[in-house]
Amino acid sequence: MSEPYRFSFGPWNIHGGADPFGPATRNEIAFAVKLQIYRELGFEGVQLHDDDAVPNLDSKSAIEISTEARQLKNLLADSGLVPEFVAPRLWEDPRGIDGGYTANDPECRKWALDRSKQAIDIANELGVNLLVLWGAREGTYIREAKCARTAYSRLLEAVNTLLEYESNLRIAIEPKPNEPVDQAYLPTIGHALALAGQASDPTRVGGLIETAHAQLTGLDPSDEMAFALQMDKLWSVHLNDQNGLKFDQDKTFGSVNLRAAFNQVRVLEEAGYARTGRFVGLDVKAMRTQSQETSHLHLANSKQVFLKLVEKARSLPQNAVEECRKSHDYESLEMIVLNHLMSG
Ligand code: XLS
Ligand code: MG
Repeated sequence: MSEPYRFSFGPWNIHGGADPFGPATRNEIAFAVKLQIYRELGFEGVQLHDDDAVPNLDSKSAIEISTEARQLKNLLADSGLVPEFVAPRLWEDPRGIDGGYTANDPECRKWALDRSKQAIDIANELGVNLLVLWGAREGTYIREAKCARTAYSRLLEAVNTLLEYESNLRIAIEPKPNEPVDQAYLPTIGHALALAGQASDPTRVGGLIETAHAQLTGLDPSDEMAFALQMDKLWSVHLNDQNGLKFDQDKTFGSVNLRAAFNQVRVLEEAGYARTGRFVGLDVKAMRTQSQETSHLHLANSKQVFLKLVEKARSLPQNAVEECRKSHDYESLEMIVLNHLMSG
């Protein structure tokens, strides 16, 4: 029996179109309106940064934060939505200028842990036990800026501190090799899961793989996903696409390399990802040129591409594939796949 997939995205995936070279081209859409869009587009899961859940966190007391988080929980439930994860947004605060957990300044490291604990408190109020850690500035612009060995120890200590803070917590590390820093300390899922293996409770640390992040390392996202799936460590995905080694583009899933997209879906299908109930997150951005009215098409399109590729994965002529594998006739296999993708 084939299971239906559950889809999610973050409120940042509907945005005004600002980029490093120019201001917004569209009006910011209110959070409540975004929630309606989730339902209209058939998305169920809401991915949240701590300050997506409770805006202007720093100016609020612990009681205000927990009250607002509880209100959000009710709002999501009333809208037929569920929170998927919370992620501490450490990279926009001045104290995170040089990374959080790996900052050289002990005051900044302490702030990063406190802020992450606050994110866990918010997750608890929302009734979700998954914390996503995307390193962002946990890396350097130049190699001599930090002791990399120490930085790895500090990342491990941070993970352990957060595991200890909340005994139900699961942490999914989202690797990315660069941007905003020149080199990040957890560039691939291999790095992330090696660190997970060293954690005080390795069963509670896994990964989230983003297509574009894997492509920026020069690796194939479907193999990265297969690696994590084999260990039952793929706890969420951020599907999107990327045109070569440049800035992180977050393009519509499948829009650059349909075959690579097919292989990601195929790997998820073959591993029974839908059966786990975990979400298919679409970390995609609308082009800056889109109008207000059409600024959510990238989400609808990404989901449509995914579902079409699920059909393609399910209807791949498996016997023919096996025959080619047996005789290592990969030229014929190539054509079976291409014909399959081009048909219908
Ligand atoms: C980066 C992500 C980031 C995390 C959550 O690619 O979109 O925001 O997923 O912190
Ligand atoms: Mg992402």
